[in-house]
Amino acid sequence: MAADIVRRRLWARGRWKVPWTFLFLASLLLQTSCADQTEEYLKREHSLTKPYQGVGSSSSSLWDLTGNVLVTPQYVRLTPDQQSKQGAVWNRVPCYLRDWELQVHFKIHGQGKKNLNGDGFAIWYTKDKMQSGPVFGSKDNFVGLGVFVDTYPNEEKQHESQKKRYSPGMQRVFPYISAMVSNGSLTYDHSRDGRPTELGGCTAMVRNLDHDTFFVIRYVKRRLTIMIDIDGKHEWKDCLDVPGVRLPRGYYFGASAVTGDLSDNHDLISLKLYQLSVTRSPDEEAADKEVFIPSVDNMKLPGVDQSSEPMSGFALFIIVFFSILGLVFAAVILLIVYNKWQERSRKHFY
Ligand SMILES: *[C@@H]1O[C@H](CO)[C@@H](O)[C@H](O)[C@H]1NC(C)=O
Ligand SMILES: [Ca+2]
Repeated sequence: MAADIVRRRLWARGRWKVPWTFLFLASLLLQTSCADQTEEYLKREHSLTKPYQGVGSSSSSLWDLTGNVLVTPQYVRLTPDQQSKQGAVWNRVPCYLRDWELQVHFKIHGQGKKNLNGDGFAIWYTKDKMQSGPVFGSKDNFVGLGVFVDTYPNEEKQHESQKKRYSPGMQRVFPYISAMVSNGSLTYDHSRDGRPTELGGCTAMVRNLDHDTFFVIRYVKRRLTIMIDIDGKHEWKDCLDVPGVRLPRGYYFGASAVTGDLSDNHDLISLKLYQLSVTRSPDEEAADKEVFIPSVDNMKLPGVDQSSEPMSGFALFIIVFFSILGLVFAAVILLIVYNKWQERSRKHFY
């Protein structure tokens, strides 16, 4: 049992191989004497794991349910593969950890063929909970963090129907995972799949797979990282990495999903929250003041200001080329004028 936990934690940490392997070896020495050490990092009060005993039904449950959620011994189904369903689970206990990692084990599957399925699900760390709405089944203008696994490309479909084309590099391939941080002032634009407000994201082909699929949200020293493990290789791949993300403590973890005309089964197998022990230098400690409003330092939202895109190499070349041409032209004119003037003054002289 303990060995199993250790193994899971090891691959869970796969990406930080160098430091973590060291720590792991060191902790292994300690663990021979007290085998359950790693356990303490898993925060049971913020985790949702099999067999989901009493979830939603008992008053002692740590998780509340809304909408069409179905709890079975194997999974928590946020929505079934049927039209116009929505469901959510919310942790009853606010989370006061500073540094954490949430591992999400999920499964999205349904009858719909490629791009005839929807809409996806969201993982939340927000001030409010249990409020249904239009953002993957949860309320808009939320306060906190939302991570979206969007399985239907609304914007692309709209472009297609209007026979418009994307400029190269603008197209996102779906399913797409993205993150958004809001202080309540931002609206999630469903018709654009949240493009105007996303902090970043990645493509993740997660539907109808036989193997297990995971992603992990890490929040350490204000750095928000998302990694995915969806190829069945037990390897984390980078998805998103944003520094300077300020999230208050005491918010709630939750998950929600929605189906519309198109549908999917959105299943959660587990949510595992780990407390991360991170040392801070006195400087870092001083800089890391408690915050009360979510924000992102130097946030430039990709969809909001597209006029100030960096200049392309060709545009720069044209500008430089014509500037030089202009200078040469001006020099030639000056030379001609100067010659004429000299000629004339010579004539005067004689
Ligand atoms: C909330 O966010 C918006 C946009 O990001 C910003 O303009 C506004 O100043 C923020 N409000 C507070 C109270 O921080
Ligand atoms: Ca969408």
